[in-house]
Amino acid sequence: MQELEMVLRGGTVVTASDEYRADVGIAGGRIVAIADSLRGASEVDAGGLLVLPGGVDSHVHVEQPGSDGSMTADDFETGTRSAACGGTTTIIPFAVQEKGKGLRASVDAYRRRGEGRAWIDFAIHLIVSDPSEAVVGQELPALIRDGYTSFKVYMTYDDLKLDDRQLLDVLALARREGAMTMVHAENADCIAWITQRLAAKGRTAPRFHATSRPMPVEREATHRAIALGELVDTPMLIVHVSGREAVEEIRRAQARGLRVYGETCPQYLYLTEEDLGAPGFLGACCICSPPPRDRANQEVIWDALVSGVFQVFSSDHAPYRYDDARGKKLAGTDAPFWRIPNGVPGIETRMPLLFDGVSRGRITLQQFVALTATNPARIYGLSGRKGSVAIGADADIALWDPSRERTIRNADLHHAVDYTPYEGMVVKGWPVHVISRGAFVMRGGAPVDRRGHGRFLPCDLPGPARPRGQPALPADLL
Ligand code: DUC
Ligand code: ZN
Ligand code: ZN
Repeated sequence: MQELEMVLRGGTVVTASDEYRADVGIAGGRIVAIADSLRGASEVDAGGLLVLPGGVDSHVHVEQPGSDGSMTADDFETGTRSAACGGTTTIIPFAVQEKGKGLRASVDAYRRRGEGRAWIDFAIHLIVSDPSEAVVGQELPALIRDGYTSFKVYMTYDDLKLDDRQLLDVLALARREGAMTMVHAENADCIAWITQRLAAKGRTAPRFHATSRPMPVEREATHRAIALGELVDTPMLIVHVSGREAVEEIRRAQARGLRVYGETCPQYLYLTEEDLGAPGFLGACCICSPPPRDRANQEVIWDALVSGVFQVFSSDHAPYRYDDARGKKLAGTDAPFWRIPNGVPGIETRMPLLFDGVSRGRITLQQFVALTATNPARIYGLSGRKGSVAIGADADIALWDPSRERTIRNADLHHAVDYTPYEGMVVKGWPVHVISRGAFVMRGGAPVDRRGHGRFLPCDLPGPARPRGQPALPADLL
């Protein structure tokens, strides 16, 4: 029997399908034994704790510059430190293609920024903003072969958006190569049209961000993206879904047998558009896209987590400091809403905020594990290594105290942002120790400096990205 370097003793192991009492044995950074009464060189008392797979946060923005001069406050170091302190042991941020340029140089530079600095392991998604013939024909296929097997496409934002023809080019490529496509679904022209009218009436304060992106804007784009995917028989994942109408589109697609997956985020469970109306310029802190909706829509999002419409619960961590000329105050405190960088921080609070739903009986422990770890690992080609407490998997584990009540305070978080939208909220359940490939990254609530421990993860071609084999077009056109 292999000598165990570390044993987690007496905890309750939770997977996406089970929960049971067992010790977990770790050697060489992997889980090598799950059994009763294991002994090892070091032993961690997990009595009374849940042994959860470390979270996989598959939608985060770190070290990402914007074309407007904005810059995310978190880099690979602070972002992964904060993630680790909230129970997450893998992140998937984005390397962005600038329009008119290729992708390879941006991807290589981005990966180098993570290597040597990240505390926990990371994969990389691509953001495709200019699917030229060279990008679609050569660069992307080569990048996919190198382990960058997922990309995000935008239907809004001038510097990123693709038209329908370009979306089809990317979706057809994803089908040919077996990659996963993530879609930001909002109708750019509708937003521009509404924004122009709001501007003409002087309605430019942060709260009008929500007015400029009402639910039909998201619903229409969701419907269109799904139809384009159906045309070319390509699975896709609709990211950051905010409410009923988009949920209905996804549910209908799933009921028709299409491989359409859904993701939501904490902001759609806990914030409403009223938060954008905070006094003065403070509403800027809660500007994100799509915007938070209302209480009824929060309920719809909870129900869709329970019923399985959503497979992924990510943070969409987009960390802009409030008091910062590269953050929310990029264009000053009188800035119209369309000049305020979009996004909220949430990499550390993602898992505790959803776990509170377990504590309140809204979702099961198994659903929690599936949504925060197992499903994102599977959907992005990391199964077997990440997202489950299983023999042979990396020893990425969050030892979780389900009874610990904690008030969320920005002062206690480990990101580089000067606020959290969840200030003062009380949640039940928080990680006590977090382990990445057998090494503590958080111990007893305190970060353990692991700069450079995190490795780049090349992703496999994801099983869920496989086409159904029923395109609405003759296959020789694809
Ligand atoms: N919307 C995005 O699409 N990305 C970052 C944050 C946001 O609000
Ligand atoms: Zn987005
Ligand atoms: Zn995002």
